[in-house]
Amino acid sequence: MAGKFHELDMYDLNGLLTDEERMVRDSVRDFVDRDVLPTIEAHHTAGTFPTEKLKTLGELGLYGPSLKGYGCPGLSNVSYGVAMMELERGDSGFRSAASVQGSLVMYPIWQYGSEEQKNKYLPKLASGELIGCFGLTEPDHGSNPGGMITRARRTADGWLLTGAKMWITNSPIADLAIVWAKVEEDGKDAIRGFIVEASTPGYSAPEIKGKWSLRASLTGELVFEDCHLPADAMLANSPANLKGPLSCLTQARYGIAWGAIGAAQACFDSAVHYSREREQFGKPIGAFQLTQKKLAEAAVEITKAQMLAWRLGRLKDAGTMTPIQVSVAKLNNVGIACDIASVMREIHGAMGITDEYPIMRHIMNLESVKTYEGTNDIHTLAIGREVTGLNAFF
Ligand code: TGC
Ligand code: FAD
Repeated sequence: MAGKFHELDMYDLNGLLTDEERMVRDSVRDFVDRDVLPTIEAHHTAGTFPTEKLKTLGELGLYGPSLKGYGCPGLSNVSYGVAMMELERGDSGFRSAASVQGSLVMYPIWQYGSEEQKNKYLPKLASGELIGCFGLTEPDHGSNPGGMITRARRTADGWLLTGAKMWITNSPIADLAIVWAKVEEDGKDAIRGFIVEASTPGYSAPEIKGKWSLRASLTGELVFEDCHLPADAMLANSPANLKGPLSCLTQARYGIAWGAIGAAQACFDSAVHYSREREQFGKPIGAFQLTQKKLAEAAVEITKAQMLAWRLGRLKDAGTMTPIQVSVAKLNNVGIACDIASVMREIHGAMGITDEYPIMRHIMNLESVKTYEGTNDIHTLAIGREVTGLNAFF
């Protein structure tokens, strides 16, 4: 079994945090140790999410932590980041739940909603009284959401929504969905966001079963069979193109860049403990140079990832962070987390494949984290486009 968590902090990240940020980190760390880790392997095995904890995440201020007003916590973006890092040390499913609610459901309402929409939904989403989901991906349009076919047509008194979304985190339990759909404006297709309540006739959200990744997270479809929406269902001020959903992804990807460090830290910490205790050839395996090389390389990568995330957070707090900077951090930090998880598994030998250690769970989860919110390929191409000025997406 893994021992008590010891954070790797070679470059004194702790010293770069404010008192508020340390307090947030410590409270989420306690929550994870007390309320997540004792039962997460059982949930992962069963393919369930402890939905009773969704309210607790709200009480801890983990939904939209850096949003201000409307019952939102109004913390710094580094507070948001360290909270996601600690949550994902527990499990990517918990971090996903917070990412989706805060960055993909609350943020678009906060950024693009009318005053009525903000007042109606944000306080209840912040507290966890309402749970939301975010529908962008479709069965035939994942990396290329601009090709979406879900459509909202104007009617005499509102909108008629038809189409389907796929791979939607928390859709089976959501009270409402932020749905991105094509609408015709001035004879051309635009993309707009809609708030769709789950009680709308024609709306359904079947669960997707059989995932071998993010098993402790609910994922489903969203199906809209002629859903009649009220005239005020559209996000009042959302841009008319992909910028609307992509700006939400920027918020969530930022949190994932931090979260991945937590998953890497969990695997690293377990391997350090194990390498001290496990003896072969008459000494601890941690005393062999090859084991130390694996641990040293992981320590260097975690340290670099921490500095990248911290700097990104300070840029976000200053209001100057760019989407490309987020792509750099998401690509790097998720990439190193995947590599570290795999090498730390090696250090555990056969024991590493069991549920006595968190490693296989993190390895499996990170496959989704590498895929959602823009695959590694998509972020690589975005960075490539930035540095060359040439588009290699199509
Ligand atoms: P492109 O021409 O690049 O951009 C269209 C407009 O959007 C603006 N923009 C952004 N704005 C904010 N943040 C970003 N990251 C932005 N990227 C682009 C851009 O400036 C432009 O605006 P304007 O006003 O200048 O015209 O669009 P494109 O069609 O070339 O597409 C670019 C591409 C391929 C990078 C984009 O489509 C993409 O990111 N694809 C990946 C799709 C994706 O990430 N889907 C995620 C679905 S949600 C999810 O996975 C949730 S998992 C949650 C969990 O459980 O944690
Ligand atoms: P595809 O786009 O079909 O890509 C397949 C492969 O082709 C990938 O390796 C990709 O990198 C590569 N590829 C694609 N285009 C190019 C190119 N131009 N050049 C080179 N390679 C390319 N979506 C939501 O909207 N909301 C959610 O809440 C949500 N939650 C999710 C939860 C989980 C557990 C998972 C696994 C996914 C979730 N997603 C969600 C969907 C996720 O965002 C998509 O899976 C992701 O964007 C990739 O789309 P795709 O799976 O269709 O892969």
